[in-house]
Amino acid sequence: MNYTPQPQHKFTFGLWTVGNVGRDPFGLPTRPPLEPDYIVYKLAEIGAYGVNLHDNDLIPIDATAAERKKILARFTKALKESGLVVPMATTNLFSDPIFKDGAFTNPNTKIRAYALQKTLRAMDLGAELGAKIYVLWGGREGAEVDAGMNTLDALAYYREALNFLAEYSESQGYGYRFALEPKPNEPRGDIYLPVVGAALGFIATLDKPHLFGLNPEFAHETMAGLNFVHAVAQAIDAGKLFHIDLNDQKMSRFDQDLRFGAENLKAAFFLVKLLEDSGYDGPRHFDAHALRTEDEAGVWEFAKGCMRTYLILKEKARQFNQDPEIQALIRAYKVEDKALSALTRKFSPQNAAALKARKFERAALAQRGAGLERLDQLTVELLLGVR
Ligand code: GCO
Ligand code: MN
Ligand code: MN
Repeated sequence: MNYTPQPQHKFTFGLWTVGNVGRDPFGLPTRPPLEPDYIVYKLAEIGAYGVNLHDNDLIPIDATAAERKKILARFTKALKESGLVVPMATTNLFSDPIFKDGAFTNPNTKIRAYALQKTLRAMDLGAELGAKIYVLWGGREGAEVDAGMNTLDALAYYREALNFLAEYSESQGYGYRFALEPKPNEPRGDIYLPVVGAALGFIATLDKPHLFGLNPEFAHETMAGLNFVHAVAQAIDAGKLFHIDLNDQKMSRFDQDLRFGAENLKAAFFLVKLLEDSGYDGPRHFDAHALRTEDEAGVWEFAKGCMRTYLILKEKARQFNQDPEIQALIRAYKVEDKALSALTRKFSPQNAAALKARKFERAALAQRGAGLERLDQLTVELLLGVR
């Protein structure tokens, strides 16, 4: 089996992911920074499809117009030569001290306006590079203290900003689809719109909800102790899976951004199966980074590992879908009854009356075993490579 990543697999990395220098809250960087154009050539070499960026991953926050132009020329040259694309762009609304108490939800009107201005400019940059997905990760949109501001105000500010951005995108003809990225905490004590469900609910309150969807991240739902595969399924069900951040994470800890499949292999398998079976055709973005223990060689091992594991799990999903014993167990598990389905699929007075008159063998139905022990064991054996 050939698990070599190709551009058609749509694997992408952020400049900030393979470019991560290994800084953590307790320690200094352990690796030197990598130049953006160098990252582009390296990613293309290992089979990636695209590279994503925050405005300031490429253009320093204080760059002059001339510096911006020079950096952009070098970067676009690398894209052109390597064939890499930029499918997604985003704004850094968290590093600069001005955002210490939020960006779009900052209680200070001046800072909210600055955050909006910075995002408009970052959208211009992304559009120039061809991005069609715009990620909104509100890392600083949150609070440690609830005494200062009513959360309802914060949500109203947030809504105002997102509505503004959507109109701006349309007025410029950028064609962006905005992907909200929920996270429960870190860097804020509590972040607004902490999980996928919360973001889905909020989108329904926006002026142009069709322009907004989700960028769920494996680590983020897992930090909250939630089932990421279920969260992604809900986003797909709502037609809102616009992008995805793949990585791994031990449950209920700080954001670890581990290599995809490093920790929760079974969940990674069902995630890949879900993405592939559902026909998701967006980028498979790895928002993760090499362990702080690694040097540059380790960074590329990390990046190759993310893609290779995805492809191996994709092949496992194909085997799972074609395994006669597994499929027979699933068919038996999902007991079908056409006549009853016809009654319950849609309400009518007749259907309701027929249903009420129907007799059910309650005890017999309750007695039947689901067969899940066998099914789950076969899944494990398939993943362990003995099937
Ligand atoms: C995190 C987030 C970020 C975002 C990125 C793009 O937990 O730090 O996942 O990495 O994905 O800022 O918006
Ligand atoms: Mn994250
Ligand atoms: Mn992310």
